[in-house]
Amino acid sequence: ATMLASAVFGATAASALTVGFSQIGSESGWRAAETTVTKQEAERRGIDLKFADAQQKQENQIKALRSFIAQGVDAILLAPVVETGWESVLEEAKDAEIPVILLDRTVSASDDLYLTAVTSDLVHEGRVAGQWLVENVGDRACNIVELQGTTGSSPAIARKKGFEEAIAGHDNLKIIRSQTGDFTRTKGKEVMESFLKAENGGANICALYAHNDDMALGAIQAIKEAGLKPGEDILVVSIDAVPDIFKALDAGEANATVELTPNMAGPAFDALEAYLNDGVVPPKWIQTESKLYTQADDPMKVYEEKKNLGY
Ligand code: GYE
Repeated sequence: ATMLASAVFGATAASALTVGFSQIGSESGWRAAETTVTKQEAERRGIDLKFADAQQKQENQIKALRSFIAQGVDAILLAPVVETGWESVLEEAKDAEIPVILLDRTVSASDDLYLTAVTSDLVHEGRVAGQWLVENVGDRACNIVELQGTTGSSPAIARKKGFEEAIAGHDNLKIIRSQTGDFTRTKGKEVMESFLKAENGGANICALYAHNDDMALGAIQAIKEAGLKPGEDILVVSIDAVPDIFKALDAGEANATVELTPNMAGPAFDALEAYLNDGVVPPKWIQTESKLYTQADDPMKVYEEKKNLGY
């Protein structure tokens, strides 16, 4: 009967889907855009999306997942705030035969506990950022300060690792300070202020590596308030490619960013519909692209394009 229904009604079969989405919160411009795009993609496909904002707390995400399971949703999208501690709730979803798709961050649990993960190569992003610095700093000694993402989150762990790999063997590049800015503008600014104070008003700092653009944008503000020129006195490299970083690139106040698409839901829903309607089992990892942008890439043009993509 199911086969007949999907054969007769085609795309209408998918319109009956109910999907729960446990989102982390709204810490960054990128995160807000991902939420917008997910809602748009659901609407476009006739998917009934149940949205839960966890306000950065894993316990809220676990509660949301249990509530989705109790409601008997057809599938769950999970953007996991941290990497560890998901086994029990993912097992509960598995026992209930509800497929879970991870969005933008990974978990340390066994991969048979979820259907697939739609993410970028988070280590590669860090490597691309580090390579940009290696290539643009040349032979001079360069002290780097690092603003890490949320402690225990897969992007904070992986972006640190990739960056360190890229600068390894270049002894003139050294990370002198590294602290979390929780992926927010406010904390990025605060922590950068403390770095500047501790490092001779910034005179000892050659470059900033921020795990996302929002923290970089907060730090740019701090650098300006300290009387230095971001992008010149202190090089700024970060990740996400949110619209505002293109304004900073255009103004010469940022130097490079690695793009992360906010459209994780498109590939996730494609995989889910193929799985539920046609039994197509997706690969465990659906990888999104990572592209480097610099001041040479017509930043204001990209800014305009970005504004139509959920930002
Ligand atoms: O880069 C950052 C966000 O999980 C990869 O989370 C994502 C990161 C993104 O808050 O801006």
